[in-house]
Amino acid sequence: MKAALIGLPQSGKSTLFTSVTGLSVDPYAQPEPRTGVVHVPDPRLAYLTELYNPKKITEATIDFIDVPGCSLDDSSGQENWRRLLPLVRQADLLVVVVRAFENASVPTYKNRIDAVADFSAMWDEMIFADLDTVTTRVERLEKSLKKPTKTQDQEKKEHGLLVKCREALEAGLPLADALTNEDDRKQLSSFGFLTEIPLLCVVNVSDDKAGEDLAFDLPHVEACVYLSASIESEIALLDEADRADFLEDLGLGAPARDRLIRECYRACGLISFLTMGVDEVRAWPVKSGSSAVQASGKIHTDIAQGFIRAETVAYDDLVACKDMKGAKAAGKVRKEGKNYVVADGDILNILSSA
Ligand SMILES: Nc1nc2c(ncn2[C@@H]2O[C@H](COP(=O)(O)OP(=O)(O)OP(=O)(O)O)[C@@H](O)[C@H]2O)c(=O)[nH]1
Ligand SMILES: [Mg+2]
Repeated sequence: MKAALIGLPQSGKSTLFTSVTGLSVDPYAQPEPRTGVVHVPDPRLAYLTELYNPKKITEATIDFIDVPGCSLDDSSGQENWRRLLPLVRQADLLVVVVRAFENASVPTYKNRIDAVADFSAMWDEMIFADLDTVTTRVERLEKSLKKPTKTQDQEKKEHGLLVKCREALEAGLPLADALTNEDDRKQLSSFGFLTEIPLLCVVNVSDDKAGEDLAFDLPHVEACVYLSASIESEIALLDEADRADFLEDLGLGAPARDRLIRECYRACGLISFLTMGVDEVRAWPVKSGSSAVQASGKIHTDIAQGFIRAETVAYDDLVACKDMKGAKAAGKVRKEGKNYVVADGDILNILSSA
């Protein structure tokens, strides 16, 4: 899963990247996109680790991409944004970082500190980018449809769909709303439309507002997270032992980092199923609504092909019964078939002929 941090220049994307990945960013380096792997915190793994003392503990991960900000106000900025678009289109989640922090030494965009206006500017840019793609393709199809070709029926269908997309975008609506049919989505998936990708907003607030919920009204976002990227990055670079004191000094209960990562995971429609044993305790990301056989395919395609059944217990049931022996005795371990819809926190043991 890839989450791209995007936003206007100097909104705090690289600082946030440091907060989530723990990787420091050289402010003098060339502004190029960078990727860092983030482990998704899952307190359930700690309990399973106590039970099994496994050789290995594997958390689910998200790749975060720090995308340099582009001024959308001048031609070189626009050109940079277009250059970065293919990378952004590949993301499974877009995290728009907007500035709400005061810092006299950091120049403001358009002489303002206005998170809602900045978010709206980014949103417009996403709509324009998709509209540009759609218009170019519609024009090409209209030319091609003038001559009879073997693929004419296919092209007509695509043209009809794209005209519908154009209307939605011109009305400022995301393609996530316009493309409701799964087959239509699949047909257009190679375009990588930005407004189809789930969207999250991080409002980067001043240090003295960290921990407050500012309740901005932002449309089209799955969630809005308020945090101070500079505080979070300091926490990330501190030794574990010093973190608690630092948080207490600031009057903060917990860093916002873990919450942000969990929101990212959720916004992508991901849940975790768990596997456990003496070799490894592991959290596996799957799309919510996945069947047991799809989940087993995450472990290995051979396991999915030879799928016989899944032995399943919900994490909470396991904890209530203390361990697997207790869960079995209490009748909490179920035998589920291929089509069983996996729930978050299901502990799965897949029986397969592979
Ligand atoms: N006071 C304060 N300053 C911040 C905060 N976040 C970032 N800054 C400062 O703002 C400047 C820009 O931060 P970056 O993280 O580099 O911003 P960016 O969005 O990556 O910038 P570009 O990649 O150039 O678009 C740096 O000097 C940061 O130290 C914050 O939460 N509070
Ligand atoms: Mg940056």
